[in-house]
Amino acid sequence: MASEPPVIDIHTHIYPSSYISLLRSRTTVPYLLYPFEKGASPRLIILPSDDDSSLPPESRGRPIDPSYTDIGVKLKFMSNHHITASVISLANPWLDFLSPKEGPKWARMINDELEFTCSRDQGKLWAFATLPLSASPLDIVTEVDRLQTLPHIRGIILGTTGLGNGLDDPNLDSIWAALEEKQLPIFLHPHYGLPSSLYGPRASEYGHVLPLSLGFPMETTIAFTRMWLSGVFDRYPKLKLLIAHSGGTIPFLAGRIDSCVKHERHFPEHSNEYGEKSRGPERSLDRVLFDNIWLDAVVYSETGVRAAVDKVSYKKVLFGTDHPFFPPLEGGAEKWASVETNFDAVTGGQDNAGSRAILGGNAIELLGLEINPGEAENSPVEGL
Ligand code: 5CU
Ligand code: ZN
Repeated sequence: MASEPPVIDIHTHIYPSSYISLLRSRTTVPYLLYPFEKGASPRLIILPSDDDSSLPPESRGRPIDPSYTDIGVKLKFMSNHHITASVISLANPWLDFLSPKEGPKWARMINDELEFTCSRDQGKLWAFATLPLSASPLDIVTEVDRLQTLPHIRGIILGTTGLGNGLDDPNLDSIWAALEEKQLPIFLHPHYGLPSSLYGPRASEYGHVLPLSLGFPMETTIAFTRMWLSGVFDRYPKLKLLIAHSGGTIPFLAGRIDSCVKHERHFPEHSNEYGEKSRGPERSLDRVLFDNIWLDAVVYSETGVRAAVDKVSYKKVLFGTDHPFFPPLEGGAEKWASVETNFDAVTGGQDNAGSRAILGGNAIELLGLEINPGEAENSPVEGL
């Protein structure tokens, strides 16, 4: 039987047991709250707004059930959805909140645990490591160097705050240099959203809808745009950046961003690579999108996938599920509607070559994954 094209999930999260023990040891956000009710899942108090002692413990934060912590549950989810391999990453808020001294120790522990987890399921599991961003740039670079000894680590996941001042901070240069030199892709992922004041006095009526649907994508859009504006991609032209949620709104807003830069008198004028006079970063936004940027396909619509493909090409868009977030609304369903929506958004709007590339081929190429041939059987991609 000919093996089917592989399906690779590059956006799938976990809280390893070392991270759970870290959260459990804390009493300030983020921390884990253990309700009194027997058998109830602990609750992650992840945002300051979750830390509301006027609410009963079972209504604070979000429940952390085994889908967040148990790799067996993830493997079952993969099998239910015919996913050949997954690139797991620590879920937010990573290690941003630790003291400079604590960060490196926890990063080593978590990355070692991710490596160990992946090594037990050869070919099925790979990982994005986490960096101790509250530590000194030297300590962070030391961890980047150490990742070379962990064969299942194929990149790093990064939030938008950097060392505390965002990703246009020149103090990040030694870290970009190390990631570029090692050709370790960066998976840029949001956590903080936008200031909650933007959601207005009725925000609580809308729950997490505004922060997740709009805050997350705008956070990512702004973080990447600041990187580009500050010349990160001019100084590190071989950096590889994979942006979550199809780049937030970057594919849709790229033209407007470009136009605003050209009209901004503040930037020095220079000749760009086409010999045209332009202002702003030396490498144009389109050039950087084409050379340095990969986008996931976690956008829940064909329109979104088409926009991503249009900006970075079908060879640089990668399938993901965001497991364990966006679970089925009816508990216990084996097939997740959110996964099927993202899957159909890829296969519905692309030809066979495009779908194959987005569903698996691009991840294999970008991350150098070695997939067991047998693992690729039973793909749901009929006719590909
Ligand atoms: O949509 C997402 O990617 C997520 C995530 O990763 N973490 C989270 O807390 N909510 C949504
Ligand atoms: Zn995510």
